Order: sequence, then C-alpha cells, then structure tokens
Amino acid sequence: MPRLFLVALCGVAVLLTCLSVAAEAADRKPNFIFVLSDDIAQGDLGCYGQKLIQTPRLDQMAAEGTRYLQAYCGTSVCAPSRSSFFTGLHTGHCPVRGNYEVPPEGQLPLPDETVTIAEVAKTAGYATATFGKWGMGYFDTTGSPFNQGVDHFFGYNCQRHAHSYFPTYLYDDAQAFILPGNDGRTVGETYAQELIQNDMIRWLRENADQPFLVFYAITLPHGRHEIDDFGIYADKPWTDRQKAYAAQVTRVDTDMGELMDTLRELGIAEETLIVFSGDNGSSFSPNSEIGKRFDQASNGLRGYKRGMYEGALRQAALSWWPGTVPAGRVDDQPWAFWDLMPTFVELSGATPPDGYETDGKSLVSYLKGDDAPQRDYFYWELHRGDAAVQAARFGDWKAVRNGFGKPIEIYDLSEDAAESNNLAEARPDLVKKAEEIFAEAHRPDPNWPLEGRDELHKQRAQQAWKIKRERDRTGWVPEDAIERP
Ligand SMILES: [Ca+2]
Repeated sequence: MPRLFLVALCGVAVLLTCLSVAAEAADRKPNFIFVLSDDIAQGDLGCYGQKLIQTPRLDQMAAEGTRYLQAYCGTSVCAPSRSSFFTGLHTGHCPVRGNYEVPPEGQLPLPDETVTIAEVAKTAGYATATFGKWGMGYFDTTGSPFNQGVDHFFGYNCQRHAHSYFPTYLYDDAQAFILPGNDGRTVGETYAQELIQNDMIRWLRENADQPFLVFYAITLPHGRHEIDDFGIYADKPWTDRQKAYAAQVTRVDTDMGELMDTLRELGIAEETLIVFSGDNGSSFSPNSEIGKRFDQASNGLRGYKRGMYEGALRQAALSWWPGTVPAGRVDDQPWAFWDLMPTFVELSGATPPDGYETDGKSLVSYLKGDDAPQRDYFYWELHRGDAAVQAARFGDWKAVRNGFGKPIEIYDLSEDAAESNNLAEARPDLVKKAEEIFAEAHRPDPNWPLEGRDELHKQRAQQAWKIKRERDRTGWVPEDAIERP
C-alpha cells in the first residue's frame, strides 16, 4: 500500500508540475515580430515560384507556417505603408499618406496624438523595439520613435538616408555614430544590414524573458542595389545590378533564418508570432533590367510599386508561430496591414486608449486556421507627385481611380485578378458604389488634399530636392555624431 501511495503521490506531483508549466506558458503573452522587407514582392521568393533567386529559409518559414496570396499592404510606397501598420488605420485615415521629406532629415512626423501599436504594447507590459528604417519622423519631432512607444531603435531615421547600404552613419537610439570606410555614395567597408541584424539579435537575447513587440523594417532589397558580396550569384551571366538584387533577397532570407534559429535556441519560438511581408509590390516593370531577369510578375498580377493594381498592393506575406499557426497552409483570402493592430491588441490583451478606432479586424482566429474576417471594404489612397490615386475592394470587386477627377475603373477579381477587363461602362451601379466608398473612406487632411494639390506637391518636391542637394554637397552628418562604439 505505501508503495502504491508513493506512486500516486509522484503522479500528482508530475501532474502539478505539468499544469504549472502549462499555466506559465498560457500566462505568457505572445511576442510579435513584424518584418517589413522594403520592396520585396511575391515573385522574389521561391515559395511563390521564383526560380533563380534562392530563399530556402523563407521557403522553410512558409512550410512551417502560412503563406498568403492576398495579403495587402498599407499602400504602395514606404512611409504610408509602414504608418498604416503602425497605426492600424488605412490610408484614408492615416496621418501619413505619401512620402514627404522634411529637413534636416526624415519624413513628415506622426502627430503626437497618433495611437501606435508600440504605445499599445507598452500599456500591456511589452518591451518594444524597431530596427532598420523608421521613416515616421526625426528624433526631435512628435514622430520620433521614442515619442511613439518605442523603447529601442537601431538603424536609419530617414528613407532617403536608407538609400545607401554603406551610409556614413547610423543611429543607435537617437545617437548617431560614424561608420568609417563608408562614403554613402557607393560600396564601402561596413554593410548597414550587418549591424542592424546583429543589434536586433542582441536585443532579442536581452529581452527574451519578457513579452516583446519588434518592428523589423529591413531596407533590403530596395534600390540602390548595393551589397558587400554577390555570394552564390558571383559567377552568373548577369549584370552586376541583377547579381546585387538577387544577393540582397538571399541576404534577407539568411537573416530570417538566423531570426528563427535564435528564437528556437532561446526556447521562445512557440510563444512568438512572426509576420513577414513586403511593404509594397515589386519596384520593377516586367520589361526592366531586373523585372525581365527575375520575372517577378509571373503571378499574373498587374502593376507594381506606386500603383493601385493588385501587383502593387498584394504582398509576399508569411506568418510563422510553431504550434499555433498551421504549418503548410496556403491561403487565398484577403487581409491588410491595418488588421495587425487589432490582431496584436487581442493577442496581448492590451486596451487601446479611449476614442481610438482601428480600421482593421483582428486576424487571431484566421491566423490559427479559421476563415478571414468579413468586412465592407478595403481602401487605399496614395499621394504621389503626379496624382492622388485611390482604390477599394468590396467583395471580389476592385475599384481603381488613377487620380482625382479621373474615371473609376471596375474589375472582377474572382475572374480577372490581372485587372485587364474594365467593367465600369457595363456596371454603373458598381462605379456609384465605389464613389460612395471613396467619399466615406477619405478623411480630409490639409497635408493630403485630393483636389488642388499640384502647387503643394511642387513645393514638396522642390524641398526634397533642396535637402538632397545640400546633404550631398556637405556630406551632412548629425552634429553630435560619435565614433562607432
Ligand atoms: Ca518600399
């Protein structure tokens, strides 16, 4: 009897230990890492059909997680696309709706009252960090990462500064430090992505024992196509630009591999959701030097970066969360960047401030294998130099207006994902519906007028040109820049 009693007691002890481990795991709020690879497109990755560029680790991420065919970016250029993720708003509501450069460096800052995913994360006790390209305001403005909920930042503040992969300086938090051997104009000695990736991995290791939110805005493979090593492409019969492009994409792949390996090594892979995505469609016309070589448009979608057709808006997107996100799922339902804020709110149990309203829907059950949430419509606008363009998707209908006052085009995505057959003439009812959506979704903002915008945009373009000329002429670096620590 005593022996049996002892066995029973041991059994209870084991059960209690298991329960307490399970409770600890369940209590721990999941980590969220959003990786935004600048200008990467579906057609760049092996798991979407790319044949020449090697992406084994992202293909592995897709096999261990879910790959999306209709994941939509915020809009089809950098600053507003990332702002849409950061605010949970579509670009009819978002305070940033185009690329808008301001002196001495950086982009139009997020206003003080903007509610960001990082601020929401802080209220739920998360550590927060951003790596790579910020683009939402310089450090002395309301759009500084440190005014918007970010604990730690490492990388470039300004999008134009991020055009160089061998810049003269980077930032560790708000402190600029000099990179010797780089002139910011061509290939130099220190590859910025190397430092950024290393700092990201270092920070993860230091923060692995608490829940964290990471926004990893990788600048690759955006132009200029500069890299320190062509790697496996060195002997290909391609132009140097093509080799550099392929090597950049493979570099993103290698770095994602290191990220997954690190999470596994730290024992937190099963508590960490990674969403990997491009910020806008491919930059390349199918007839360009890179577009022709790598055939990124093989998915049959129309358009590319800066446009409103599906090729500009649908991203390469993967989710990975071992044990929670189904492995090997390939999903053909639509969602968009502004869904990631409410998704994170649900995952973290955070409470956004009173009055905050997202345009998105939580994707939590969808990530786990259910259907995508239903909604009335998706909406995009983009203020380019030449026009303010708009698009909406309602059901399988897609509406595009390539500039205010221009005619609305209508496509049926269920039969015509390539948007080749404009149904506007045959379906005035759908044109009217699109007009109503455009009117409802666009909240007027003095920075982003749809009408009478030409003079404003001319001034902005002149300002950006002046900033660039001045920076090029003086080799501008921040006054307080220090030697690399
Ligand atoms: Ca971009």
